[in-house]
Amino acid sequence: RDARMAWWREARFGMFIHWGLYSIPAGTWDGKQIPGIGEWIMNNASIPVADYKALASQFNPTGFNAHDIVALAKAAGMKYIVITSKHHDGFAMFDSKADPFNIVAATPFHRDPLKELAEECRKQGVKLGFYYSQSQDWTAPGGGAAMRPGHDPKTHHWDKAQDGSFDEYLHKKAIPQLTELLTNYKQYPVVVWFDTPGDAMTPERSAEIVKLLNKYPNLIWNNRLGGKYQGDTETPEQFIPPQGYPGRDWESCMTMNDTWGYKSYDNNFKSTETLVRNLIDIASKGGNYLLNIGPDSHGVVPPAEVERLQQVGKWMSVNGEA
Ligand code: JFZ
Repeated sequence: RDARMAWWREARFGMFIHWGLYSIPAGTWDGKQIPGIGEWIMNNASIPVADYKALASQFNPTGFNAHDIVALAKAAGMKYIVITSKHHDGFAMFDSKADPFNIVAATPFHRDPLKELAEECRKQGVKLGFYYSQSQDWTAPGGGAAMRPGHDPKTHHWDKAQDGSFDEYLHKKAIPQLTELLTNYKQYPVVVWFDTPGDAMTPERSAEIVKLLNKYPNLIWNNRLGGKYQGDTETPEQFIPPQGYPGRDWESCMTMNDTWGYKSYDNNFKSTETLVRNLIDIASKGGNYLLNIGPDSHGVVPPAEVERLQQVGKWMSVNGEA
């Protein structure tokens, strides 16, 4: 484990990327601003599955440039990137044969951003990990969902199209897609970042995923798989644990404004000074800082985020170890 964790422990600073179809509505649905984090818009506004899925036909993020994003991460002093390969909305940001609701098969873009990032990360010497929502999937029949007023109290679903068996979802979509992610990108991913296991991820179901993960002895995965698996890393979200986590590796993930996925009207950005202070605070307590960017529907990183990362990079080049 120590050998496996060595690069991660030295890394200190990584880039989280939340990017998906939710960058199109960008916080607004039917003319109304939807409260909450941008990537949750489908659940928060109880958007019907067909309406949400229709977003794919207009997703053509030609402004996406893997070289520039990896270079931006590097310039900021970040040593690794973790990108949403599939968030709770169920849309795969990669070439998937297991499910057609993905960026290559269902959009005019037809490109695989994970493949492009993997190539750039290889060239530029940055590590790459994939976030995968294993439990919540709001567009696949049987996928998990979070309860909201108006949802079915038993299934938490709000649309007939979500009816189905969780085990079928797990076996026909989640595990096949995780297998694709683990086999199709050469030496990547080095991290798999699970999320919101809920009750669905029982010890038995989680064990099926662990069996797959164990085929990759260098893989690092977090504590959000479920089934009481602790994983390799603690994942405090939007805060810095005052004493760290003695005896555990940990990573604070944080946004620069108040959303992970792009919201057109969220301008509540932290100052560069705050970001640098957070980095120092976290590093001094032995953790890693996973700082998020949320590209827009064109694949462009918001200028406020670029500017801050460049400024952090300036500070690092004067004061950092790299
Ligand atoms: C989850 C996601 O639902 C969210 O969209 C985002 O991807 C974020 C990084 O992770 O949200 C969480 C998960 C766990 C906690 C809080 C929000 N938690 O443990 O406090």
